Amino acid sequence: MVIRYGTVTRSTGSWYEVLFENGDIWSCRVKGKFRLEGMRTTNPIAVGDRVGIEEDEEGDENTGRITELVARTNYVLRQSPRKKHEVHILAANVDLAILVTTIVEPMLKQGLIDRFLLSTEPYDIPTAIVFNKADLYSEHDLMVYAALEDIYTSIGYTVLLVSAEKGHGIEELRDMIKDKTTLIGGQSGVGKSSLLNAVAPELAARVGGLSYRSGKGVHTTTFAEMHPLPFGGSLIDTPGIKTLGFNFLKETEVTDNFREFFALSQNCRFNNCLHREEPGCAVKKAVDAGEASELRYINYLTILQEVEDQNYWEIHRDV
Ligand SMILES: Nc1nc2c(ncn2[C@@H]2O[C@H](COP(=O)(O)OP(=O)(O)O)[C@@H](O)[C@H]2O)c(=O)[nH]1
Ligand SMILES: [Mg+2]
Ligand SMILES: [Zn+2]
Repeated sequence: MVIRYGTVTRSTGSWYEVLFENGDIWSCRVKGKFRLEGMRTTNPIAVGDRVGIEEDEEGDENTGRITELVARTNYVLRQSPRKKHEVHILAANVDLAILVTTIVEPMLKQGLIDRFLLSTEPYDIPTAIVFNKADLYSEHDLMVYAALEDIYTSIGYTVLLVSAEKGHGIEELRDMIKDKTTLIGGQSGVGKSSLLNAVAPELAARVGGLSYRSGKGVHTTTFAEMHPLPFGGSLIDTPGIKTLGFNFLKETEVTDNFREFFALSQNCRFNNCLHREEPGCAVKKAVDAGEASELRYINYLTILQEVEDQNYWEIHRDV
């Protein structure tokens, strides 16, 4: 019998850390089967999940069993890095997703922004792109930033230019995440930890660049972890992104989740148009006329091809 409900803040494979409203934290195991319709997942329960807990059979203090999963409002999936045909539920019940990136140090990885957006768009999770290290941008870098800002704000995403080093834009960032459950991701080295520390210095010990365990070196995040924010809301810190693959999407899901192309597709001649070389394609026409982003279109075609090349049925079979 479920005795209380809480939120999963951390998981390390077989154990789940569950936070209750009164601040209690329990270590819990999963009892029973939780499945994502038609997919093979590496984890049944994810950070951000609301779960019902039963007491441990042994009656140990602060441990319990997860026996109920409250219906998710949304979730973000990642292709499992180890098991090619499985997906990992990165986080659930997210109000906002933020991609932290930069133009320099490390150099902006072409395609990464659109891949991140493709991972949050299926559930319409509001998503922001935060460009950090503004203090390092040359005049040319600032022009690149302005072009990207234009592309993404024009299709409804929030774009912010900040510097963790100089404290620029930190107030805006704080306002953006206050009282929300925010998933934050990015390549390693973009300054994610520095930004978290600038926004909430109280979190420094937990998510700081310096490991609090060894006192030296970088504390690398290998699992998503939820941290309550001192000013309201919580942050879900996620492992550094190397690449984002989409073995869990069908072609049409790629097509439907490039939002501006989806809007334009109402005017394509064929209703199953994939916007390649089909005659009467409204997306191709808009790109050619400079009314839709060519950069987005190129990234779209690349991802579409990837998805087509992988064996979709490998993971979408009933298991
Ligand atoms: N110049 C500059 N350096 C920054 C800024 N933010 C972070 N860094 C540096 O970038 C490096 C990586 O930062 P870190 O926060 O560990 O990145 P993470 O891997 O994304 O968590 C560190 O050497 C930081 O000092 C910034 O706004 N400006
Ligand atoms: Mg970090
Ligand atoms: Zn089309």
